[in-house]
Amino acid sequence: MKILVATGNPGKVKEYQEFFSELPVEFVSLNDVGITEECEETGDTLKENSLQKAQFYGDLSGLPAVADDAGLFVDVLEGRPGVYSSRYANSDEERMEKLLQELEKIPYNERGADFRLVTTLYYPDTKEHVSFEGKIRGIIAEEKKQLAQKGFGYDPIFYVPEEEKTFAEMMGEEKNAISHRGIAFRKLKKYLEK
Ligand code: ITT
Repeated sequence: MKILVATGNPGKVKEYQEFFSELPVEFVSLNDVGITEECEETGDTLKENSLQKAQFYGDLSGLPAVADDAGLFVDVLEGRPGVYSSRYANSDEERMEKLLQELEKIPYNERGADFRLVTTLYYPDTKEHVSFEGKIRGIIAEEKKQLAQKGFGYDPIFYVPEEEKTFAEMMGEEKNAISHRGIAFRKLKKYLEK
């Protein structure tokens, strides 16, 4: 089976290819199928946005398509930046700085947050779709902590108390074992194995 990874982000395509490498599924990118159109993200939830992307690119290509949407939901900010996590500021660095500033006066025990991810698989022929969610609880660190070159996005400020590390201090497999993405991807893997 061929599945289109409905994202313009080449890193994500590689992530799907690696995570599901034991399955008889070939993951292809928008580039591979010659699609250059961009999809809007207008949903109010991660699930709506992931479905919107999977549906748009699935219908355009005629291939089953998978898309995901992630967000950081900070308790004291009433769930912000949430679905707007990638649009919260212009770069990873600016997004982290902005969040650290918003939480400047907030003590450690009130800095709790959820990292969530929803991945949706959409079949253009039947219009059916399935979604899987992963969630991990953590704390927004007071400053960035990162091992050289590790992590992306909000990783350097997402601290996991049980591990006594930020996401950016973990090895890839260590992060995958507990992360929002790892949890959602394992659910999708179980489904694809059936
Ligand atoms: P698409 O191209 O697929 O639309 P996106 O840029 O909208 O992806 P995501 O929904 O995957 O991004 O993620 C939303 C934001 O959360 C974005 O700023 C990411 O960098 C960040 N993020 C997602 N997963 C993360 C992780 O595991 N660690 C740190 N940051 C993460």
